[in-house]
Amino acid sequence: MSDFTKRLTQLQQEHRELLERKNYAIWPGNGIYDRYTHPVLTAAHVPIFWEYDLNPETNPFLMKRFEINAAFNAGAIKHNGKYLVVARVEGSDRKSFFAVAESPNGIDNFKFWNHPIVMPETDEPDGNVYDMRLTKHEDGFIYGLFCTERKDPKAKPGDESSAVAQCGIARTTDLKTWIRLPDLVTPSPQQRNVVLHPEFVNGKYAFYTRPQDGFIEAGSGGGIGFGYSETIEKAVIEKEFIVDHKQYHTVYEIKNGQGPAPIKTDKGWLHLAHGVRNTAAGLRYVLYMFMTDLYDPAKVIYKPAGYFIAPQGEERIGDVSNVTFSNGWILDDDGTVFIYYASSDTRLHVAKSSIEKLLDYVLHTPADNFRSAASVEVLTGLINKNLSHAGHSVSI
Ligand code: M1P
Repeated sequence: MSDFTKRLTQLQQEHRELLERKNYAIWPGNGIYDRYTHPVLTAAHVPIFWEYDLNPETNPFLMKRFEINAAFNAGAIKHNGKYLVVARVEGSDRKSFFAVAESPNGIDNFKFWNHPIVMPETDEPDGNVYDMRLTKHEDGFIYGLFCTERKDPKAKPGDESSAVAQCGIARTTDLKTWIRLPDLVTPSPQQRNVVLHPEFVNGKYAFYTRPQDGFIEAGSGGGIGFGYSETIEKAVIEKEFIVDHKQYHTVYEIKNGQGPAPIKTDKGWLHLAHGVRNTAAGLRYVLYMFMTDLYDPAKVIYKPAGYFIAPQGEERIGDVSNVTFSNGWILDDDGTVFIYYASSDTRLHVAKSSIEKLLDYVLHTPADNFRSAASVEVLTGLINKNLSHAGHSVSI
C-alpha cells in the first residue's frame, strides 16, 4: 500500500472517529447549565476534501493545500428538525468565512455541509467576514447579520492593520442560497456585534448595535445600542441609544456586545452578551445575561451580577486566549436551550440549559451593586439564611 493510501486511510478513520465521538454532560455543574466533555466543532472537523487535494497525480505527498486554522463563533438555528450552526471558519491565511455544520441532537455528531456558504458581496468587497447572528424574523426570512471588515482607507502609509468594521446583512430561507442586502448604515464610525431583533418593534426593524469609535476600541460607543430602521432592504438607523452600558469595575468594563438574538419568554426577552475587561494579561472576554421588557426590548429589567460563562481549563487557551464568545443559541420545542459558545477564538462548545433554569438564573441572581461592601452584604445574607436553616432541612 502506498504512503498516500496509508495516510489517507488513517486520516479518514480519525476524522470519522472525531465526528462520531459522543459528548457527555459534566456533572455536577453549577445548576444553571451543563458544560460538555468535548468541543462540538474544531478545525479538525472540516471535511478532509476541504484541506487536501485527494488526487495522487496532483498531490503525491498528500499535502494540505488549504489549511483550516479554527472553527468558532457560530450562529445557530433549528431548521427542518436539524440543529444547525453557522460557524466562523478561519483558514491559515487568516480569512474567515461561513460554513454550516449540522447535528441530529445539538450536542454531538456535528458534520459540515460539503460546501461553505458562498456569501455574495456588495459593490465594496469584504476583506474579512465573521460572527454571524441568525434571526428568524417575523417577516418570514432568516437573516444573517455579520461583521464585514475592510482596510481603513484613511490608514496612514505603512499602517497595514487599521480596518473599518461594519454590519453586513444577508437573508435566506434554506441557509444555502443567500441574498446580500446593503450594509447597515448607522451614525457610528464603526459597528460590530449587530443583531436583528426577531419581531417588528413599533412597526420597524429593530437592531441591537455596538457602536465603536475605532476597530478595537468601543471608545465613546458606550455599550450595547439599539436602533430602528423602516426597511431592511436598505437599512438605516438614524439614531442609536445605549440599552446596556459598559461600566466601571464590572466584567463589561471595556466593551460589551449582544450575543445571539434574544429569546422571548412570558417574563421578558432573555439576552446573552459578552463583556470585556482589561487585565495585566490582556483582554478577558466572558458571557453574561440580562432580560429586557417584553413590550420594550430596549429596557433592561433584570441583570445578574458577574459572568454567566467564563473560560475554563483548555477553553482559556487558543489563538486569542482568555476568551468566551457566543453568537448562537437554540431554543428547542421542549424548552431546552443549547448555548453555543466559542473559546479563545479557536473552537466551539455547547452548554445545555432550559428556559426554566435561565429564567430562574436571571430573575433570582443578585444584581451587581458595584462595591465590595455591597457584595459582602449580599453574601452575608445568603450565608445567614443557610445557617439558620430558614425553611429547609439540608445539612450544612
Ligand atoms: O477576539 C475576541 C473577539 O473580538 C471581537 O469581539 P469585540 O468586537 O467585542 O471585541 C470579535 O472579533 C470576535 O470575533 C472575537 O471573538
